[in-house]
Amino acid sequence: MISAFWRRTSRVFVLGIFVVMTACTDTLERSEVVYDNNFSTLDLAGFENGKLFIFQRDTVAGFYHNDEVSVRLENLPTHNMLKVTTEILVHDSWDGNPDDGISGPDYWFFGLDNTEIFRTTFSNSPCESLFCLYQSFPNSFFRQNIPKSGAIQTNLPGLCLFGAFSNYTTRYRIEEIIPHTNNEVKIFWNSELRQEENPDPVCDESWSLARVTVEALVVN
Ligand SMILES: [Ca+2]
Ligand SMILES: [Ca+2]
Repeated sequence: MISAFWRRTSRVFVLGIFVVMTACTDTLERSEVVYDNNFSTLDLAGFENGKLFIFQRDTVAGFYHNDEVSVRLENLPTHNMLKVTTEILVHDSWDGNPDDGISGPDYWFFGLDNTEIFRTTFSNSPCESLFCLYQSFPNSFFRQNIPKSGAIQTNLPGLCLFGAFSNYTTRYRIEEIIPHTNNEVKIFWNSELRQEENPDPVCDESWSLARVTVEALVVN
């Protein structure tokens, strides 16, 4: 009698744990790619401050230096999350985290509608045992990661200041999943780069958009 009671009780207990665990697990019910643009078809529909140029035989949007670029997407299917994947090219002499009042931090950030989602820094600069200009990526600001951490390509030449040198453009992929339900969205990207002593800071450091992919998700 007693053992039957405890068997039942323990079954109920195990079932209770299962229900709690299930309730805590988000399930991806649907995902749909609603936008995918690598600029190869010269498509700037919906862009503000969109501009194209060819970098290493690849058409990209740029280059930018402390000026916002954005795209507006409309008629999105029903969703409660957006997955935004951005590939960027970080050109020339980005200095990463150090706040020396002259050359950094070199921030890059993006957001949806009027809300900033992710802010980080990048560094294309030297990293020796006694001197290293750390960057925050792949984390958000502030974290001390070595230059080019998380890069997907590092062997490209610079664009301007280091245009004649290899390994001065670095390609990154930034992925964020963001709660969102409206049937339209504005995605913006921008930077706060600092290079006080250089009369041509745009040549010193800039960035470009190489690819933007947006997926509408239903997660329950
Ligand atoms: Ca610099
Ligand atoms: Ca700088």
